[in-house]
Amino acid sequence: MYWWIGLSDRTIEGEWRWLSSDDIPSYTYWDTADHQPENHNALDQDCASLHIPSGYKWHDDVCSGQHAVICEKLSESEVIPIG
Ligand SMILES: [Ca+2]
Ligand SMILES: [Ca+2]
Repeated sequence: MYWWIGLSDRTIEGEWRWLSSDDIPSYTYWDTADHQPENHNALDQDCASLHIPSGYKWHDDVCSGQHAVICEKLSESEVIPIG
C-alpha cells in the first residue's frame, strides 16, 4: 500500500521537489535498503510515496499509479507560542 506525499522529480530526474512549494526537501526518508529512489527499470518513477510495508519509508513510483493521497491544510488561525 502506498500514499502519495506530493514530492516529484518529474522536471529534472533525480532532483526531488515538493509540488506545493517547488522546494527541495530539507529531510528525506527514502527506503535506501530497497535502493529507493531507483526509477525502477527506467519506468519514469517520478512521484514519491509512503510505503507502509517498509515502515512508511519513501519509494518513487510511476505517477499514474492509483494510490491514496495525503492532503495538506493550512491552519485557520496562527498559533502564537507563549512562555
Ligand atoms: Ca524519477
Ligand atoms: Ca521505486
